[in-house]
Amino acid sequence: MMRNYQVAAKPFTFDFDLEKTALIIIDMQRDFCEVGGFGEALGNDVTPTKSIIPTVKKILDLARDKDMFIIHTREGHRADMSDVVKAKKRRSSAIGEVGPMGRILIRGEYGHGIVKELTPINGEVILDKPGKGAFYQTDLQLILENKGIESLIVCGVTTHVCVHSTIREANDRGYECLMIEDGTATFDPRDQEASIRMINQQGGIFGWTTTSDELIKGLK
Ligand code: TIU
Repeated sequence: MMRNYQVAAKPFTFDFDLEKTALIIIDMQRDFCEVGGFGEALGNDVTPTKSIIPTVKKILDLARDKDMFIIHTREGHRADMSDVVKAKKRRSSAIGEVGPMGRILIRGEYGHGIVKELTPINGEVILDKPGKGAFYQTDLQLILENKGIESLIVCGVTTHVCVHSTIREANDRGYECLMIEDGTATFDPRDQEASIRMINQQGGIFGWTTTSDELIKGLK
């Protein structure tokens, strides 16, 4: 791997080959970032998830400028809900219920869509996933292998749930992950702080973390 780029990060500098690095944006869907969606149905205030949209947009624009491989994930299910495991439905009973943005976390419904500012463009992968981790029951690993991707820059929501699950899955599969601290969000700030520490602790047990400013500096 020719590590031609460097970003100041914790626990140490993240170096990577741009051609072997993808930006993965996790679940920036209306259901998590707008009033009336799944996030709110679970009892959360969506202000923190909505507030990172401009930061994620800045990173997305830069990745597009740099011709990086870009993946957008969406958590959601088939209309007949045949792909919801019973254990998930039991503890997330809002799934499939009708809300102000359509049926919650159901593919094709308005709330399931990615927020307008971050709309994917031609050439970018949209990955629908039924679980929290982006590798579970998807073709993500096949896509990454075919594209020769070895490193992932990770943004999106929520940090402690789908972002963490995805980074943990990726780390076990040998991918080096850089999580963007202000390009991710939780509903409760205590979870954000813990999530960041849980990635970069113990010498980078799951990967690296940095800020959008440092990423932008490193990519320039
Ligand atoms: N509940 C919560 O914080 N998150 C999720 O259910 N899914 C994602 O993180 N995308």
